[in-house]
Amino acid sequence: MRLSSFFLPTLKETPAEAQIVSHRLMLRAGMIKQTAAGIYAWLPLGLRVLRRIETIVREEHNRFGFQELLMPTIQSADLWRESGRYDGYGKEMLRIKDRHERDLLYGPTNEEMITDIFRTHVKSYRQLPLTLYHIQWKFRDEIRPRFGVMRGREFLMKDAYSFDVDYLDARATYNRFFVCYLSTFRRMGLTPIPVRAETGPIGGDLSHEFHILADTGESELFVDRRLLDLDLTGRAFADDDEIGAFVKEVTDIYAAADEMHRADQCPVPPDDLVTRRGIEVGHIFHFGAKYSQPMGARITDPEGHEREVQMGSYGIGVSRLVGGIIEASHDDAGIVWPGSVAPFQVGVINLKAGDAACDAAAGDFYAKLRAAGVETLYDDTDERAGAKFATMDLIGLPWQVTVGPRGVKAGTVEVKDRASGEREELSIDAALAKLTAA
Ligand code: P5A
Repeated sequence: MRLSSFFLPTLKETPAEAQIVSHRLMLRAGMIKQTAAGIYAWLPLGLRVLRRIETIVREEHNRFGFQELLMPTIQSADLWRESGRYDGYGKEMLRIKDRHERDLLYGPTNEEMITDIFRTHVKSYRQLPLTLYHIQWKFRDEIRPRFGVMRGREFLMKDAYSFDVDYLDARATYNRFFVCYLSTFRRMGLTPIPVRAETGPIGGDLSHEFHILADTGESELFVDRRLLDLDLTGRAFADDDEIGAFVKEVTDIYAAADEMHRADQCPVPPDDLVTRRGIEVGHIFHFGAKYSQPMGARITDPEGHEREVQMGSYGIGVSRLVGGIIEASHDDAGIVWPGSVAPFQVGVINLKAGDAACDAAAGDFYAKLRAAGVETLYDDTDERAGAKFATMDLIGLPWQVTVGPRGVKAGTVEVKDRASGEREELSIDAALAKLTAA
């Protein structure tokens, strides 16, 4: 993509309304535009990151055999009356009437709708286990939307729903999500911390939140130091038993979000208890028959008896993650994208656009990266050098390549690693080899 034709409305000033660094950087980098309180348009740069996060989530879910579908954003109130949640959900639910005065709502979550799909089509244990997920916009009329996409009113969520024949199978599924989440967040360059959590309006008796540590996090976490030392990721598991043993090892260590933590009942000696702030990027629930019972989602078990299907649900804040990753990875100059979610891998800066030799060398370098399949943003504008460097640092692409008159004569370019700040003068071929291998 050539920067001269890329829609990248960066801001020079720091927006006054943004209280935390990720929100400031997203606005300054031209990633989002607020259109109403807690509602954002995703501009091309922001959308690229959102899509990359979605792709990682999708790949990790598919790896576990979880199947993607797509449910609508608008739901019928009748389904929520069946589960008994329509009145209880309160003002956070955006309620709508159609032209026939029928009650609709903009979905804040999809337990009811998926239970309805399930009960229509699945009748036997032979069709289980089944886990379905989608990546879809949600609306929650949050009292205090804030921190940009971190607490929006409209936000993108991955929500998965599992169906199992009995409690033991449902626990095995829950555990698979537990490790799926750890590897999903890890691929985004994050270090997730799972903590016991309240189940709130989703319900059930078992729930974990996944947090990334950041001073600006909305939650306070109380964590046994041993959990922070544990290698939570990068393990391979042969089967559900190994997954279960690992999840037990992790969850036996005390870690709780503020609403679950009781100082007087905490089993961890004060010296071993670490208090940190966290951003909740995922939340998993086991709630058994909470929806299948009132909504009549029943299956026949191997003995021929009818029973309510055992369910759980599992959410990831896809749009929140964009802000969360920036909170975890930035410096004074701007965003530092982990390669796996970066909007482009390489930014090529033509230091002297309009100079025939620089145009030819930079244009050729850009064409070769593209041909090798490396997503590249080519700054072919006639801005000052300082402004070009500042923009590249702000938008945080993992690699920057500067093509300038001096280097062109010598047949070299400068390659900068955005994260470490290290620069190297390389021949054009060596630079191409390095970036196409990265
Ligand atoms: C699990 C999936 C649920 O809704 N039902 C389906 C369950 N869980 S949850 O914890 O309420 O939300 C899941 C994740 O969504 C993100 N999230 C938000 N992101 C941005 N703005 C919001 N207002 C918002 N509310 C929730 C969080 O990452 C949460 O973990």
